[in-house]
Amino acid sequence: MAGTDLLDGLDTPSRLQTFSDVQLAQLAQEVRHRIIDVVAQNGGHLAPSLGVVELTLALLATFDLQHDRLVWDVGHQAYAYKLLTDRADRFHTLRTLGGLSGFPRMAESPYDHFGVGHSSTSISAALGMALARDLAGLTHHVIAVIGDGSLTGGEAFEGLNLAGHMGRRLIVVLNDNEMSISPNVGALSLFLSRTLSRRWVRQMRRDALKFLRAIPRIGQKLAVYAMRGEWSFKSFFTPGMLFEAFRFNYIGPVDGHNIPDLRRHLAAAAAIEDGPVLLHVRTHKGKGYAPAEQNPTLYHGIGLFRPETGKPLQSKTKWPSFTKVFGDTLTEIAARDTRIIAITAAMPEGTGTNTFRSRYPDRFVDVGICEQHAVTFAAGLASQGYRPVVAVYSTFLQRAYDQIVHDVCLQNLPVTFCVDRAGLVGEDGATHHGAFDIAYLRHIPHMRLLAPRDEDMLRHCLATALALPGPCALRYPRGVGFGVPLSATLRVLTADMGEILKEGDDVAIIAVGNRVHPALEAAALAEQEIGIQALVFDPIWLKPLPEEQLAELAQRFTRILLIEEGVLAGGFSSAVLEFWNDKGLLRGQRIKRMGLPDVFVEHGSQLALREQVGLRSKNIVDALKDLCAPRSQGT
Ligand SMILES: Cc1ncc(C[n+]2csc(CCOP(=O)(O)OP(=O)(O)O)c2C)c(N)n1
Repeated sequence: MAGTDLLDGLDTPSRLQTFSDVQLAQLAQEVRHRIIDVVAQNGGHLAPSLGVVELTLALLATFDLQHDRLVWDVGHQAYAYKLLTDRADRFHTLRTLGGLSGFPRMAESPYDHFGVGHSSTSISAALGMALARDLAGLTHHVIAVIGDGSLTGGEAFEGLNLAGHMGRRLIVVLNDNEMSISPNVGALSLFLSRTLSRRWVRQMRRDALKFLRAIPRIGQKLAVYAMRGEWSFKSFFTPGMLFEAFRFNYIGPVDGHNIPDLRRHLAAAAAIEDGPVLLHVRTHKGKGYAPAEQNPTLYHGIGLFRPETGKPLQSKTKWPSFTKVFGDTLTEIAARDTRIIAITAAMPEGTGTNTFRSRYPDRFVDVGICEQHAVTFAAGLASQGYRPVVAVYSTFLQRAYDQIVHDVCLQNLPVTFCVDRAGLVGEDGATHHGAFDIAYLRHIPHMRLLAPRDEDMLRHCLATALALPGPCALRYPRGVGFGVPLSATLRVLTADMGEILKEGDDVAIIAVGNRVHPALEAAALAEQEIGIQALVFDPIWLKPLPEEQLAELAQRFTRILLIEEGVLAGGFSSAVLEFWNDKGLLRGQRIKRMGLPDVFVEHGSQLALREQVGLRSKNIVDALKDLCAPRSQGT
């Protein structure tokens, strides 16, 4: 176990500029150990953060980040940065309720210059900062750090394109570890790695560097000039070709774990005054921790584990996750329907489509971190008679809103959207909660929207969606199911019909998706505690609504409780109220709505967050008591 003398003694990040390379190497060890210890206890993005420890130190030793500006792409790799920028004392609170966020956030520290969580934004944001700097007549540096996975996202290319055109001073550091969460995909990824592996290119680079270094006492300017000549020449044979076509100066590839080399090349990049520069850094994901180096996909984002062995701590429940049930069911249905194509945007494991990939590799496509492209690509397939299934997290599907409207729904194409991580996701926090999908999907013509209440219903919802002639989305939450038995056979659900799961006469509870089981639990508790008889209705269909049944409920009950794990503004309960209003069914009933408030919910465990926003069964019991209490005078 390394000591933490240097880390504990670091009063301000700018002190790193005075550190020797040897001190920085020792500090790298200390930082790694602290990251491993804290992530073992709190879970988090381990392998990405371990891979950039030296890069982070070199950046802090080269730049003055009180003035210079740094944008991390995604930000899941910024743990070392957090530790080294005035947050070491709070680092143990990482990802916990009220603690440090797992991602850079402007509100958290003056060193977090831009908030992130979704990929491929860094170049655009940094370019905006560079223009702002120039307009203000300032001279500081602006740096974006982007991974090779995030570089597959279209927005990154939009940023490169404009940066090359504008020609402003900007440093883009490409952190190339050949990995996204899984191995990186696409022609660009092949291009980055294949050209590098050609032995003669490497030999030529070594010779050229040897030659340059042998020139005695040339001044810094001349050295940079000479190196740039070498870089330009080399760039014809290396990935530099690509970036030079975007009118970037290209430097690299550089060993991302060699601090002296990194410092030298960062300083060289900083000295370039005419236009943007791309510094290509090669790193190993999970560097310095054997389990993470051996399995960077597993340790990309990991739950609790034993730091000595890397062994994940088993979760106590034996129930399968919604994700797993989805992956298995899709694979099952695809056996009889060869038109099914599974599509993921760089998340085969996260979406459960890895099961499908093993069984039907020819019908599986990982498009890279490109949600927009995934959706239009699916629309193209659907237009030719295929049944594409886009499996994607709710938060990332936000990216593809126009593609859903314009390419899929407008043409009424049968694309199925399997929207995982709908609702509160927990520790990843505000950038990752699936809060908005009901609101952003329910108003699009032709779109149908299903919300399975548990893992068994998820199976039937998927079978139903795949039997429909047009677009359909199903939303389901992060985490394990409710432990209900899985039916052996799949059924196609009756269109626009929900299910009454419990009868009662005092109050109607209309609960959506993962709030149905807590509603049933609450109804049972309320009956035991105060004798309230609550009916529980699961609409299953959020769009179109089960209108006939909802109309009956509005007529039959004077007390109604609506519950969803999604934003209240424009969500399911809004839809129901609109429907009741338009049909003239609102006649002074007492109606209460439970859902996500109009704020960005922060990070913490799912349980703690549900407690915070009041979506647990005990909150439902309280709401029932409130609804059924005699009205006070004047209300
Ligand atoms: C728009 C969007 N889609 C998906 C993700 C999920 N995600 C987080 S990190 C990551 C891989 C990033 O790869 P890379 O940029 O190479 O960084 P590395 O983890 O390899 O350091 C993905 C797909 C995301 N954050 N944003």
